Amino acid sequence: MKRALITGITGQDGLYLAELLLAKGYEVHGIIRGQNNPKRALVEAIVPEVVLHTGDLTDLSGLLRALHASQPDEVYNLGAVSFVAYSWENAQVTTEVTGNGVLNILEAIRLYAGDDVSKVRFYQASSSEMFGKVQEVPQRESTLLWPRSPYGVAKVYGHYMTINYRESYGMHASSGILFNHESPRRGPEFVTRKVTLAVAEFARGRTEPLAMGNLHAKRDWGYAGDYVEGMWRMLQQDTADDYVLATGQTHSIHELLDVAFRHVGIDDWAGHVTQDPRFMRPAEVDLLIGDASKARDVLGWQPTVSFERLVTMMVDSDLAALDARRS
Ligand code: NDP
Ligand code: GDR
Repeated sequence: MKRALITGITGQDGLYLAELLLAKGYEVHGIIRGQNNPKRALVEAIVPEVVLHTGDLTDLSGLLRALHASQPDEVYNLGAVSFVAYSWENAQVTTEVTGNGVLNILEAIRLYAGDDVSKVRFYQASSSEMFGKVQEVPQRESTLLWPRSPYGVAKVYGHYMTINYRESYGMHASSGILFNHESPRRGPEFVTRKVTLAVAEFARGRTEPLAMGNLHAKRDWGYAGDYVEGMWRMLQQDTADDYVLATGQTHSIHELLDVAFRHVGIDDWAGHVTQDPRFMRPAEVDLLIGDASKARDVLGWQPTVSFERLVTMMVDSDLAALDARRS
């Protein structure tokens, strides 16, 4: 039986990945931070088989203890301060967790594995935010990185540190450059879920307008369930490498609002939405569209859920949850 250790187990991707690995027969371990993390109950409800270890990406000794306790064949580093807008307000903590945290886990693996570093395969959650200012369309593995936020800068550091450990120590360390992926488990601070939660409320009579930021930005949105399958496939290759995962299609925030509101029968949403400077970013990533042909050719990976299906799935889930709370 293979064993996997996941950081970021309480997040959207951590939960989907844990489900996937358990279905494949893995023994799954997760690192959870804090003395009384409110998301522990969520993990225990969705994936009760997962063995949880206390730890934090800023604390190398805790990571080392979790490695010794779990003895993993594969480590997936999904933990991060992941909300881009927050990273401007808290650039140092973002750098510590999202950037330096990658060094901590790589170094913990090296200390744990000793002479045999290739016995632990490593996945780093890199991001399309590393592309930032548009240099090339679509963006691929070789596109110049030009991050536009403290989060993006921290991810670039983690990305190159992962490559460096692969090249310096022969570690089986792969980096997935993932474009935005969403699901009903997406955090409510991210734009898709913010919109689908609000649209469900409008369908049930909400009157207070929804305050939004930049409606012109474009993102390449896929379904999180597809993307965790791609992470796993990367670690099954004989050779570690970097791969873009994306749908190859881009949509604006405006189109996101169109699809979500139309799904509940509201064609003209202008009166329901206001633009609020509080949600504008100091620097924006205007256009993301990914070229995942390397992942398709080498990993046999492809996305299965369209933008429309993704958005309507999320609206339906939020409607069902709202109705369940009210009944
Ligand atoms: P989430 O925000 O849902 O989850 C982030 C996870 O990181 C949570 O489990 C959180 O734990 C954990 N975490 C935060 N701080 C620390 C810390 N100091 N030590 C250990 N763990 C910590 O993110 P997603 O699941 O959406 O994303 C997973 C990873 O993929 C992240 O690294 C993200 O940056 C990256 N990524 C995501 C994309 C997406 O579109 N979803 C695209 C590209 C990359 P807690 O519950 O305790 O806060
Ligand atoms: P992003 O996701 O920054 O791409 O990072 P987010 O959903 O926060 O923003 C996407 C785009 O929507 C615009 N926007 C708004 N965003 C939010 N959150 N709230 C608003 O009200 C709003 N109005 C407009 C933003 O300006 C932006 O252009 C996500 C995270 O999961 C990262 O961790 C990951 O690395 C990248 O995706 C790929």
